[in-house]
Amino acid sequence: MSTPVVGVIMGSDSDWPTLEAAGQALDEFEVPYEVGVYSAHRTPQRMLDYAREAAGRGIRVIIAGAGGAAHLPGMVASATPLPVIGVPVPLKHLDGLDSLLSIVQMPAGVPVATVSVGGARNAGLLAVRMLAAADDDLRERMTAFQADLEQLVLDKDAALQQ
Ligand code: RP5
Repeated sequence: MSTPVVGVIMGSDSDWPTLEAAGQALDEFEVPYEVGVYSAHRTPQRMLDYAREAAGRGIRVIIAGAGGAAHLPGMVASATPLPVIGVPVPLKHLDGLDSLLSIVQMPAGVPVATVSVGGARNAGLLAVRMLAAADDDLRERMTAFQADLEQLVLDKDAALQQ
């Protein structure tokens, strides 16, 4: 197994059905990642320890998903120099708007790259792009992925014309 370079963390194991799509995107690009539950409210010290130690262990990007009063991405960003991508997890009430607003409106100086509500796949793809900025091979594969995406749309359009 290669050393993980992306951390996919979440506030509860109940977030995993949403966060799983980030892992799938990373799998498609063969980017090694680790997964863990770190609650900002239930395990604050464990969360801070993770954030402070991640860079030293070789993690390069953190994807953090949480729902409701979703403080995990912002608190992790406050304790690591690594880029943090926040995934608002939709819960039963409020359709994830509470999660989105809890993550997106960070104070100046502590950025979190927030994706759409439930947008874990894009979080995974954004992590790949961040890593690809300093990795020619990964950048080539991202370019090929984008070409495939374009071809998919062209094929669908062609099918409509028949
Ligand atoms: C948040 O509370 C978690 O990120 C999760 O989205 C939500 C509910 O957690 P559980 O009660 O399902 O453990 O901190």
